[in-house]
Amino acid sequence: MKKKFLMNRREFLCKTGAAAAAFSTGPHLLAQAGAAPRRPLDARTLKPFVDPLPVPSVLQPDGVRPSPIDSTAKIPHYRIAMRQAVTQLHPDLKPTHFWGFNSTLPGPTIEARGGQGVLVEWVNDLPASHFLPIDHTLEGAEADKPPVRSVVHLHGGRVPPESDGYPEHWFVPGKSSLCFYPNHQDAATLWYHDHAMGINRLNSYAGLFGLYLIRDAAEDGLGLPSGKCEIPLVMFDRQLDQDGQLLYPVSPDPKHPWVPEVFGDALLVNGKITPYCEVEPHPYRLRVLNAANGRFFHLAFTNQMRFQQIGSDQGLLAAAVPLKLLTLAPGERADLIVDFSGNAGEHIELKSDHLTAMQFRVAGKSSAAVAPIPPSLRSVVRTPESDAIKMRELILEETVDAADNPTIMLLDRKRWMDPVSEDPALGSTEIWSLINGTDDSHPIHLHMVRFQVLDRRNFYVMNYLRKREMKFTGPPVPPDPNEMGWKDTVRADAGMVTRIIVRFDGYPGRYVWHCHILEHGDNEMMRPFEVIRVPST
Ligand SMILES: [Cu+2]
Repeated sequence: MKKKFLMNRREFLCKTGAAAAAFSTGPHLLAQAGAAPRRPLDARTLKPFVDPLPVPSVLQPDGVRPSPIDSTAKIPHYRIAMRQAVTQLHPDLKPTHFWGFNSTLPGPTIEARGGQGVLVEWVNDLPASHFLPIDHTLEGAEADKPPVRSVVHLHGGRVPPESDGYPEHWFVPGKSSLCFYPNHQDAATLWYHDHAMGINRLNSYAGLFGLYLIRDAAEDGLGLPSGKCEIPLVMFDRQLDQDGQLLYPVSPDPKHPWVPEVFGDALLVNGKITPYCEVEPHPYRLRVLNAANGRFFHLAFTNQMRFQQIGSDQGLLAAAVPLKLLTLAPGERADLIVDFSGNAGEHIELKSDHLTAMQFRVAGKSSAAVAPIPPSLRSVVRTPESDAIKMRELILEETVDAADNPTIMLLDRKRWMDPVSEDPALGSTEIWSLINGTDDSHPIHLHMVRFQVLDRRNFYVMNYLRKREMKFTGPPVPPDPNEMGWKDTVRADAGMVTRIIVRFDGYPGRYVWHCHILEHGDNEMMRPFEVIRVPST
């Protein structure tokens, strides 16, 4: 039986940062594989609120091409290159080497319209060697694989399988991949990121991600804050060394450098450490993405001010949900309205637990009139459980070594290479019970589909692990009000059964579902699923 701490292992590491990571895996942690140890920087000593918040540029298409599904139609074509570059994370640091789409951190934002497809050519223009520690014992990252590989997944996109960024469909420097994104889905905050087998955590840590916004007429009609009043916040944490370079921790075993989670004390928003943002005393729309490898954000303002969540992963909620604290797991997005009307002249900080993310500096006067949020945003019809034709019980498990450090994470007690076991019929509805037998919450993401969260329920874990008997120890808990819309990533909390209801609309073919703690996904907490086209009779 696993040891129980007053707080679980991840909470401990997360709250205490890099120093605690050394506690879990030893002093070798701060050395990169095969290199001399590098001294970590305490990023909390950096002066906060020095840089203005940058906003990622919106990418312009480089032309139009015939649509793959209608050759008479011309659709926008984009070309984006992944490159090594340097960036200034903070004025007191040396320039930091990173890998970025079009050499920016985060990458440029792609803006699409609902129902209007786009083509994106993803170009691998990265160097020939990786600068972060590859673990060749992990599936798909063996020593005979090229060290630098990438494939791009549009997270939240209902996309044909050949364009979805299947982890094994990676390509090497000098190659590119053309993807078609139909955008036949509601307006939502999506994002694109690397998904290469066995090294996804490293490529993402290096900086390979960016936003992809789908807009539509229904959303336009709501009159939400737009232009300068709509601000994306791409949030992620990193460990840095004394030279300001990215530090990715390693285990004490040089042959198996993988670590179960990575947390840094440098909290970045749109690529700057603890920036500030000048705003006016009126409402703003903030689109927040948790792009961290493993950190859960618990976001609140220092003055405890209330804000509204209007959208989740897959677009608008039925109505705004008032919040003072927002939990956002890796991969999740939140669309917020923050009204600074009552804060003229104030400086307000946005925090996540003990870390400060950024500061809002509210001007004395407003130069714009911004309309209030409509009481109703869009219709979100709850899917009845009776629609489901199949129930699947899927256990989330991890094994640990003698020191209680996790060694491998599994979904449904299966590895990546085991035969496909989740094979929903195209157009059918299923209920997946995510049975979390571990001490930590895992954000579970299904590609291609959107789903609704039904409930969460505590269960007797040891009984289930030993005998496969499900004994609940409490009543079902409904999802939080801000989880009642359409989702593509859900927190499967520790010691709970999280049930989701999914209609497998879209395309037949091979996709993946996985934990969005990237260290877990790279170490077997990822499985294929296959949507089956059922022949009509
Ligand atoms: Cu996980």
